[in-house]
Amino acid sequence: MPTPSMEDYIEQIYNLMEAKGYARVSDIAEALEVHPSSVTKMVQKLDRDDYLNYEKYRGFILTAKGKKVGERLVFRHELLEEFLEIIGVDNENIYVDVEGIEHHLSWNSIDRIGDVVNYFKADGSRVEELKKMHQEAEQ
Ligand SMILES: [Mn+2]
Repeated sequence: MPTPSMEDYIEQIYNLMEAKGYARVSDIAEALEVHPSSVTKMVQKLDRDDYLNYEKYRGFILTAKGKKVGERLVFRHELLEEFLEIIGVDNENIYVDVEGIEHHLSWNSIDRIGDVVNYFKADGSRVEELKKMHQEAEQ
């Protein structure tokens, strides 16, 4: 299992690959707001653990294993954003809050949160009802 920090890297490399087809050290450093030397160290570890390969002139490419993990991490991130949005969390908090909690929930919790998201998405009036409660509580 990747550590939380490895998860952050795999997730960002997955996003970069989706956007550009590859990921360079400088792109990863920028996306994660870390120093390029930290990126170099981590990609060596991810390479050793068979999550990615380094290709000269192209940059880093996720292996099949890395892609599979990356897909799950991006799904989890998007699900949690959707969840916080549905429950009425202010937009400016959503990204940072998801980054803070995503590595610390079991897949069991993620699946149950997925049920809640589906429950609300199945019927728009449920979201409206929750919004009303939210507004009343704030008065
Ligand atoms: Mn994330």
